[in-house]
Amino acid sequence: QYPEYLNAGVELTDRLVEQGFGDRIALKSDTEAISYRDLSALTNRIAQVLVEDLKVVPGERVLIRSANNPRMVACWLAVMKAGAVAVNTMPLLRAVELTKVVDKAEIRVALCDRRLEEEMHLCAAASPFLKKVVYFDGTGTGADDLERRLAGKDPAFAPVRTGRDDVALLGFTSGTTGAPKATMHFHRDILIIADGYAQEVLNPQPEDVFIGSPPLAFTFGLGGLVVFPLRFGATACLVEDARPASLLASIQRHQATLVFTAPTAYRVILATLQQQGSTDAVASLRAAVSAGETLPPSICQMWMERTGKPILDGIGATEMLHIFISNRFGEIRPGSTGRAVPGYTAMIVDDAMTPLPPGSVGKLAVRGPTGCRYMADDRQGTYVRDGWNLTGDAFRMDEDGYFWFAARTDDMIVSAGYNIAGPEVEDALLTHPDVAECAVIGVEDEDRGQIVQAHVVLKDGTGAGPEKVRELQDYVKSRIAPYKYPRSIVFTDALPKTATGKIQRFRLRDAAA
Ligand code: 3SK
Repeated sequence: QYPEYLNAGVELTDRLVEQGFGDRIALKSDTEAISYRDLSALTNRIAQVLVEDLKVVPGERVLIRSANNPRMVACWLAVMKAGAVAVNTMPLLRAVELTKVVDKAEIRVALCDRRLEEEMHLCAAASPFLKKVVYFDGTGTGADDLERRLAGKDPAFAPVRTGRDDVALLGFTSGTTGAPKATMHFHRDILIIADGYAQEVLNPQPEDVFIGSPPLAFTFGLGGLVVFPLRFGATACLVEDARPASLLASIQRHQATLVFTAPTAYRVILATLQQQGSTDAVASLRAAVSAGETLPPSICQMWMERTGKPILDGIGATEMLHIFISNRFGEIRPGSTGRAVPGYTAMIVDDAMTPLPPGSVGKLAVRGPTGCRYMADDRQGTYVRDGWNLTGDAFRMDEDGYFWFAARTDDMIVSAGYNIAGPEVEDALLTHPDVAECAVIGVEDEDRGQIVQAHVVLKDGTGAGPEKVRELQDYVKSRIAPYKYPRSIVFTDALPKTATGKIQRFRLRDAAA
């Protein structure tokens, strides 16, 4: 379906100008609005900075570090136009996490929001790979400034002739051990998620305004907030403060028509609407999309009853790039994640990969036009078996092909849509001088699906109490991305262990259930 040579950066910018969308707004935020014509020129100029000034070559990985804003999107598109591979990272990442990404992808050049300079410097000092960081803040005043470099660049650029199967994006996922895994996605994959899931399920129109909270480093956000609107000549509205109450205000201010966020945020938005005594703030929406964790049936029903708008729960994975099972308009079953997206096949299997009949709980196996390709990682063979992607989720399928989530099959903690690897939190806690041992698990939580719970043995066995809880929480927030901090800390004298001394986290999980 796609030509041999294809550049997703071109398809999401220049192609829209060719198709007559040049004057329409491609990107907007509270402070700016950029037409498709201007976006095409801006991305061409950034691509020249990459190729001419920074000597970026095709296939080279370029880091992008920013909150969700139009500049970040322009950088992402420009990296693809330059034939390079974008590595989008969350602004919340601390230097230690950032350095793991930089080193794994052997990144030499980074484009970074000036406000995130501090951790970037620490990362540059720690990594043998990172050599050049160019900052953007829109003012053009600081050192190594993107704006200043853009000044002399031509709005025209001959994009690098990438193949449809050339890698365009490295999506990072923490993995259950905390050792980051890089998933490779091709130029064609980026278009497939728009022409598949978005076209078939959401049917985007040029009048649509897409908005939401997931960071663009998370492929749920990149697809829903950037790829889908730009593929269809619609508007991508980028908001930096995407806490639920702000998101709600932004929906109204920007008259958004499609919102993407996680169940936790929908719960808070519903409570806020209740307090406001009106649903005016969501009147512009035609639909809501929920992913990142299963949408509880109560929230699904409450959303539809109170707002009168559909909410589509779906499941995706960084490995699969985007959503592969989803509910559809007019066919929503609250509590179910829906049916396989056109182009994908999903089934439930046992440990031997034998398909199980409807009603049985087993491992979710998926295949389709996108799939897992880890970069240099021996976990590839665990994720993909016999051509099927095993996502790490247990589901059951009913007679009508609807999938119903049962549990995670791995140790991943999914909290408010964020994937959190317990061992990474343990590592952070273990560097605290008072912590002798710890074990981190996910426990059920009504608001967030799961929360991170740390079981901690203190070195001298004393000092446990609310102050120590706060101290350890603040400590973790200072070491790794703050959303990973343990919301619950249990002090204990000893952790359950096997005869060989291995911590038995399952026993902590069973006790918490
Ligand atoms: O977590 C999800 O369900 C998801 C959805 C879309 C893209 C990526 C992910 C991880």
